[in-house]
Amino acid sequence: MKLYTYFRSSAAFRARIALNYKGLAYEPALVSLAKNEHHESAYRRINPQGLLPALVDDGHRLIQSLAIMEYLEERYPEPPLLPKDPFDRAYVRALSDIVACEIHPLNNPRTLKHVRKSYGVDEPGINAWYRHWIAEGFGMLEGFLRSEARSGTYCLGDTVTMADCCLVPQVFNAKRYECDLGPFPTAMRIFDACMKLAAFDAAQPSKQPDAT
Ligand SMILES: N[C@@H](CCC(=O)N[C@@H](CS)C(=O)NCC(=O)O)C(=O)O
Repeated sequence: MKLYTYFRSSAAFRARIALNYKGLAYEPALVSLAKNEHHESAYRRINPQGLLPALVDDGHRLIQSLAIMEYLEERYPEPPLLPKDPFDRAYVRALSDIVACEIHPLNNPRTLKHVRKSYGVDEPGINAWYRHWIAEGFGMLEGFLRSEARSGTYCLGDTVTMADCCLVPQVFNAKRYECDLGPFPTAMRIFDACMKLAAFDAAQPSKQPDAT
């Protein structure tokens, strides 16, 4: 398996955690977002969207981190990242979607670049934008975790799921932008628990071969 990845890409980080958790070995193919390598034709041939990650398995090219995790789950079911119960599965997918659909797109490099360039926003303005959407998105996450009261050590009870694979990278990004995560104690408790696991620890940005 080959994973197209960049150490700071949180979507690639989700896929790295899932691969590690399932004990699947992969070869990292490094694509630098900082050097705009994701826009070069060599990578566009792999993923025409020009986004990370992409996974190649058995000659098939897969894109979109949630689809990649669902694929891994179906093809390599043990250990599972989705529960059996349909209501629990919907809960895990909803948490994953809050991160991947409500939080992450607003803070993506191309979004920030557009806001910066087209509206003349300076760095303090960009940081304020970033922190605003983190506060709003993590508010949704924390509110859902609390109102459902299904979390234990992790987002769903005491077993790791896809939701944890999504939550942890987003916390890393939020920390990088020095966001105040104090108002989200449930999410942070889960983050701390996940980071004690080898699969999460080994997937973190600073442990990647392209970390600078
Ligand atoms: N929904 C996509 C998001 C992919 C995505 O936006 N990846 C980011 C890195 S985390 C990227 O490649 N951004 C490039 C850019 O914004 O120019 C997924 O989950 O795979």
